[in-house]
Amino acid sequence: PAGYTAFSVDTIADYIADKPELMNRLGGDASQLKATEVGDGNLNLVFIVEGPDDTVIIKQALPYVRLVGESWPLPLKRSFFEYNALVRQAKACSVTARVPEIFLYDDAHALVAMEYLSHHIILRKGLIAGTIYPKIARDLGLFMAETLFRTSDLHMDAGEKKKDVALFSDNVELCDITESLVFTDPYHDAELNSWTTPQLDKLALGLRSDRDLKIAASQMKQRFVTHTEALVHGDLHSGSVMVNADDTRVIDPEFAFYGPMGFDVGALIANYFLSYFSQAGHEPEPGARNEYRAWILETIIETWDVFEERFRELWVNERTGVLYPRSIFEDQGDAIGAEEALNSFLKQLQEDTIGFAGAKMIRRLVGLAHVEDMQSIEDPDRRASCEAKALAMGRELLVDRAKFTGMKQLCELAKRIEST
Ligand code: SR1
Ligand code: MG
Repeated sequence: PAGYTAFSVDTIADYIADKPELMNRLGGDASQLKATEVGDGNLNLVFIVEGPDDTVIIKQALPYVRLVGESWPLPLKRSFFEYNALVRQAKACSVTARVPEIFLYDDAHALVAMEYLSHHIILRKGLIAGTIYPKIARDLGLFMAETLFRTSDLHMDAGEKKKDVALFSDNVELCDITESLVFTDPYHDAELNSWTTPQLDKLALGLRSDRDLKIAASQMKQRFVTHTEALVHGDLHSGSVMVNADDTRVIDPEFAFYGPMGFDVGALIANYFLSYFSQAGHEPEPGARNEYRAWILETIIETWDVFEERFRELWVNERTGVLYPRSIFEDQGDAIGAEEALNSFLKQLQEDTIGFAGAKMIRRLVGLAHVEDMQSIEDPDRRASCEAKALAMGRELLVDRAKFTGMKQLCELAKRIEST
């Protein structure tokens, strides 16, 4: 595209040298900047640029899907959506799990310059290593409740919300990726599908003749496409979270759009369950990671509990939007039906969360993009056994999403499947 160049470790320093807002931070001059490219995601370039005084991250969109190559073009405007989502998330949730500080957005070069989180690692890598993060459930439960509630019609001004829905509705190609890779491809003979061992053939091919599963996946796709509830991150897996023992940051919201709240909560929970079922592939002897398994399940339960508690508080204290107006639920100081309405809202949100979690698990096992939690298990038999259990869990979540009473019941199911 005109005006755009994809930078390399050799050219990024000259670009930065022209940007006072970055040079003032980094110190020195272009010759003193050291760049490395560390992007290991599916789509973009990520540079760490180190100067004499400080270090920054430059994330640049490529005009194609990095994972696949130039044969799959992808618009640069995803960088615009990422930047705008980061701004809104920073405003909606500034206290606990925050987004990184943004220093610069360059539309022409489709890049965002942001804070280098030198003391953090990607949550997925921490989960593979078996590291416990004591604050993560609270931080992410609050992050999701605040960002989702405060960008919804429960809170926002109706006009602002509609304008923002229109703005993000142009993130068509990234939504299309999700619509295809999450809700469609695993359930038919799609060219991009793959799984890593023939031991999974029967199960993976079986999805294509599973009537109830196809219907459930299509119903969740319908909710994804048609429910403009809140500004969702859109790709909130454990690779989109950076952590250490004290701090949690959410990164990479390039898939952001106005969609169903449960999509974010479900994505996170799906990735915890994928981690849970992958643990058998990472433990030196059977049972060595039992305590860690238990921590993952506790984390899932606590995440939902914190999310729900904060959502309930926001419902009471910040319900200023067009939905569930106080004018009809409060009569001369008496609340009539407000709590029942909230309970029913949360019940639907929980059902969505569980359904989306199921779909997100399945797509990471038999679709295009897999997860390192499973991929890094070297022994194919062990990997196949972990993946088969995760696949069984994903199916039950998707098909039976309305039957679960809560996260505890999900965790009981995970334990049952793990012990088979
Ligand atoms: C072609 S992109 C594949 C996946 O990578 C991203 O992280 C999203 O999850 C997307 O579905
Ligand atoms: Mg990403």
